[in-house]
Amino acid sequence: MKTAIVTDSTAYIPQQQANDKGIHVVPLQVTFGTESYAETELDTGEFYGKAREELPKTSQPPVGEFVSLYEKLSEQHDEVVAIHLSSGISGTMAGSKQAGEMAEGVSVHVFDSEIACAVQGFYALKAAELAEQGMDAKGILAELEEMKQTLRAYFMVEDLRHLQRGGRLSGAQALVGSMLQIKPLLHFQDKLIVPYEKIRTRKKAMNRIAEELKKDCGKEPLQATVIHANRLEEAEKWKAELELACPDVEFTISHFGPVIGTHLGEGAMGLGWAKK
Ligand code: MYR
Repeated sequence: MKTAIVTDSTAYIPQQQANDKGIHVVPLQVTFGTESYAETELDTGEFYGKAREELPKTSQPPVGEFVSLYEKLSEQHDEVVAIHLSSGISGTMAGSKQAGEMAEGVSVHVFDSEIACAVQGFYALKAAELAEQGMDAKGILAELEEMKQTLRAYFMVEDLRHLQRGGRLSGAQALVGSMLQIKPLLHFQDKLIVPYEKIRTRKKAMNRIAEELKKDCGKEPLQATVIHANRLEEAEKWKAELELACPDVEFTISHFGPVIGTHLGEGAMGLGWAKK
């Protein structure tokens, strides 16, 4: 039984790493005016520069792209595990599932990460490791569900209007009136983005996230990722502080790429962690 691992571009796994691990990546799209791009074609730094001048839009991959990939994978695999960004914020997973029902000769199992970015990537990388060891889709999905119990992520944005414009902020009535002055801490609940706590400054929000990590670190081996939207220096500084507080955690730095950056805006910052 050979299992292929698929994810979408919002896991932001570097192309070389995806190739090395045998992970197949299906890109979401970003549109500026009438020009559409697979987000994997875009340089993230240039994207943020362009997005200052013109507001982009995003879309899920066409179903046909998943169908073609699944049919190609069926030549050498019996099963596929496809790991996607939260189904509450994108139709990507629904499209992948539909394609899985259409593709012949392979059994496609979709997994709702209920998150996005490098934290979604944790699942894809774990799944690839398990598939490499010969585990079947059922076993991989069970391991991913177990990982989900330990996975947490919080993030903040510079300007809430990006999330509001894209319709990806739920429970925002709690913020009305103070929308522009505060830096609410956000997280996912039931697959949707909701405010976690109202916090006034970026530094306080980062300290609050660090407090949450400290509650978990030391319990079991954890991996964590600092995620930034064109704020590399600040991310590196924060990572160094977090490493001092939680020396046993394996930290990386990752980024909010073009699709997620469209909805969060430049300057967003987050932290996610899960058991290794
Ligand atoms: C689409 O057009 O289908 C893509 C929609 C993507 C919405 C992204 C909303 C922000 C997600 C934040 C993820 C933070 C993870 C730590």
